[in-house]
Amino acid sequence: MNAPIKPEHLSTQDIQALDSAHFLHPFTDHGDLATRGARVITKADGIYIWDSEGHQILDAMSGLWCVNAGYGRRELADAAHQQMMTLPFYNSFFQTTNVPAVKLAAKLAQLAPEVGGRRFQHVFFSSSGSESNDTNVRMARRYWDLLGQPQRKVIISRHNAYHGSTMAGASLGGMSGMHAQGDLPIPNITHIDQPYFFENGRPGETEAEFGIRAARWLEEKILAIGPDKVAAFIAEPVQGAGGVIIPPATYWPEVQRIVDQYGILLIADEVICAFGRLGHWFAYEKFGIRPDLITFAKAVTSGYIPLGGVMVGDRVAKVLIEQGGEFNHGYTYSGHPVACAVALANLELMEREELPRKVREDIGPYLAQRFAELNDHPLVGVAETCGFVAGLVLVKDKATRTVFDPELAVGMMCRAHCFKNGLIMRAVGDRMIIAPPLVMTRAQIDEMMGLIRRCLDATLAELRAKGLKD
Ligand code: PXG
Repeated sequence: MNAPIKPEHLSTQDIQALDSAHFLHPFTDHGDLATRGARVITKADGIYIWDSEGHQILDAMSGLWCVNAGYGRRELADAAHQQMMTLPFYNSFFQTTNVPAVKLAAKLAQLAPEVGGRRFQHVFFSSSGSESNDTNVRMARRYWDLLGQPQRKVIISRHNAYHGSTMAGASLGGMSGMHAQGDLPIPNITHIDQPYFFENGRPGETEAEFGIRAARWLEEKILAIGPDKVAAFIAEPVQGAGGVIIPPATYWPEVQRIVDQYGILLIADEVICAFGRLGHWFAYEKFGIRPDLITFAKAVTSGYIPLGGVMVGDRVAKVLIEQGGEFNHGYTYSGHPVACAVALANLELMEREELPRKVREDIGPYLAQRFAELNDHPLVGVAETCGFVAGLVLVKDKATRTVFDPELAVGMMCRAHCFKNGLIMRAVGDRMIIAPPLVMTRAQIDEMMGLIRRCLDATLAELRAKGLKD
């Protein structure tokens, strides 16, 4: 018999039972979930979340890289309420539009600065990062078709990239575990290695030298495929889900030189990096690159409601608009009025509170300083930040940069200590990563750093007790 579904009367155990009986979660081992029972999150405010047992947890991951404006922002709820009462939905197919979608497109165009003579005057809306990257694949290939080069189909991406979970998104992503399920990648998508200095730098090689070498993997791949067959290169400015992989400063300028030389479209997947996360509205500003298409989602609404899209640069927009006729692509919720109204309220709030500037000039540098202190911890190989993302790698031997046997799952061990101590910090293999809300104060950064150190100490103690670390 099914349990009664009255949330106010459900105990944690009731919710867990209903959850495992009916709810298939993303990226979850359901056998394991049924045994342990899911953690039930019931409310949130500022930088904290609470579970159904009343535990307060500092959310150093902003939900899932998205709650940049923090939890409990009334302005966003009010915008949704007001828009739902005015026009909850109408589509943007068939020569119709709606006011919030128009205003948001114009606002995003205004926030995306011109770079190297390239402007972003057009936006294509979706409801997620995955859908937006599907749009990118269709749009990039359509662009080359219209230019009479239909053989330019190949899209180059990187191993360990994350670009979503749809067929195209997961194919663009470089996660072997995802490719193994569902016969992926789809045709004409290929990968090069990531610019991860700690793992791939050679003895004696500087980080700057490595950055150039890593960028040239792109050139080698283009030449191996044939430049006239390559449509685009897609990459996250800083890889997020792959473990906060921050490229050397030499990497992006060399990538830009290469895509320019071969005339290939550059797609910057800024689903994590945009909207203040790296101290700018868009991350291409920080790295001085000139993308043709920019994927966005997540923090455009601070995660309060699903919305994503693609900023379409002039180079592609001009061809699509002037030569393209109908582009046979779109989603029911492209330009959803409620999602767009929430995004507008969110961007206004971020502007008013100057969150990108705060990250760039105040809390970002402070986090960098505090996070770098972890480099003295016996478990930490290297600890680095970029804007308001940070990552560290747990190592067996600091001096020789020896990592742990992956079978030991030391990252998961550390994550368990984080949960126990009221901190959300993600483990990607043995990389521990954070992306806190941008409304964090310096005092809250101190509080978070105290928790992180406590969890590293607890992990170290556990490893020593088990004889796994000196
Ligand atoms: N591109 C990037 C760069 C992302 O980080 C997507 C696309 C896909 O977005 P949607 O909205 O379709 O999920 C993402 C999403 C993790 C994790 O484990 C990261 C994401 C999603 C789920 C888990 O860090 N990023």
